Amino acid sequence: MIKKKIKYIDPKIWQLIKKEEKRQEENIELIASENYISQASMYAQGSKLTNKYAEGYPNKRYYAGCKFVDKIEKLAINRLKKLFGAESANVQPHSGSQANQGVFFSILNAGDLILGMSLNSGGHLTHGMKLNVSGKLFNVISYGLDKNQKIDYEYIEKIVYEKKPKLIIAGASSYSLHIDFSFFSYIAKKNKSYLLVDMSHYAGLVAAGLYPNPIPYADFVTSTTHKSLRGPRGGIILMKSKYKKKINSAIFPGIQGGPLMHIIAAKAVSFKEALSLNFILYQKQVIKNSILLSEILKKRNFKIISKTTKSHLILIDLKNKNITGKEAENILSSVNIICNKNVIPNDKKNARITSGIRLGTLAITTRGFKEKEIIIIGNLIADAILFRKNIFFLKKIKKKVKNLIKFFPIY
Ligand code: DSN
Repeated sequence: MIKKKIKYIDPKIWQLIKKEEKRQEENIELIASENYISQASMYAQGSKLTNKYAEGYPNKRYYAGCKFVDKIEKLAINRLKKLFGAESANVQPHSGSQANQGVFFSILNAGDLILGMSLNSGGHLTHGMKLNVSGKLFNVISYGLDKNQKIDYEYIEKIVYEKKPKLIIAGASSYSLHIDFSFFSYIAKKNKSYLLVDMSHYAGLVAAGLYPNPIPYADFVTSTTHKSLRGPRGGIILMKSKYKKKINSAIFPGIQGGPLMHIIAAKAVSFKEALSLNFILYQKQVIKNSILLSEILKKRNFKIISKTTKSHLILIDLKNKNITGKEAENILSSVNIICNKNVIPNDKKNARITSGIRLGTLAITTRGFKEKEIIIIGNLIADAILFRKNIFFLKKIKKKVKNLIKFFPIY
C-alpha cells in the first residue's frame, strides 16, 4: 500500500495546540478535576479508530467491519468491571453528563422526583440544577451540608421519608470527605428509591482502595474517566446486571448514536493502568499531598471547608482573607498557579465571583510532586494571596514557580 505523507495543513490550530502544551508545562495545575493522561492512552485516543462507526454493542452492531472495535470495547468493559468489582458496565457515555442522563432515562419519567446535593453545597449541575436538563425535566429536592460542614445525613433521612424521591443521587464536585454510601443505600432501600452514586471525582481513589467503594451499595454508579481515573475525557456507567439492558438502550439508541471507539480504546488503556500497583502508589501520594497542602494552608490561617480532606480536593473559604474566589483565582493565575473559584456553603456571592477556591492534587502528583514540593506550593499560594498588592513580590513568586516546575516535565 502506498503511504501518504502527513501534511499539517492547519498551522493556526497547530500553533495554538503548541501554545496550550507550553501553558500546561509552565503552570502548576491545581484544578481538582484535571489530570494528565498517559502517552499510551493519548495515542489510543488520537488513533484511526476515530474513523469507525459502531452503533450498537459488541457482536450486535448496525455496521459491518466491527470485529476489532468489538474486541476493544469488550476489553474496556472487562477491565472496568474488574477495577471496581462491578457486575456490568457501559463504556460508551461520551461524558459524565451523558452517563447520568443514561441512568435518568433508564428509570425515570418526566416529572419524577429526584434528590441530589445542591450545586451550592458542593454537588454537580447534573444532579438537579435548575438550568440543567436534570432540573428542567424532573422535580428536584436538594440536600447540603450540616453545621459541621459534613453532608447533612439527618436531613436526607427526613426528606426522603417525607417525599419518597424515585431517585437519590450521592456524589459531589467539591466535597472533600468520604461519602457514607451505606447510609444512602439504607435510606434508599427503606423508601424504595433507586440509588445513583456519581463517583466522578473519587473514582481513581476508589479503584486504589483509598475511598469507599459505592458498588456494593448503589443500583447505578457513574463516573467520568478523566479526573482521578487519569484516562481520556469521557464517561462510564457501572450497574447491577439486572439493569444492563435498560441502561444500554438508554445510552444507545436513547441519547447517543455511534460510540467514540478511539475514546473507548483510550479508556481501556487507562483502566489497565489503573489496575497496576503504580496507580495505587500514585493515589496514596495524591491523598498525602492533599492532606499536607490543607495543613500548610491551615497553618497560614486559611479556613478549610469541612476542616480537612480525605480525598484529592480541598475547598477553601476566603472570607477571612478579604478576597473573593474570582480575585484569588486571578492572582494565583498571574503567578502560574491555576485553580478555580468555587462557591462555598451558604455563599453570599454568586458562582461568577464566589467566596472560595477549590484546589486538587491529581495533576501535580502525576507530575511527580511530593511532600517537599507541596510545602513550597502551599506557602507560595498563601504568600500570593496575602501579599497580593505587592507586584514585586508576586513577580518573585512567579519566578519560584518557574524554578520548581522545570524539574518536573509533564511528558
Ligand atoms: N467540571 C467538573 C469539576 O470541575 O468538578 C465537574 O464536571
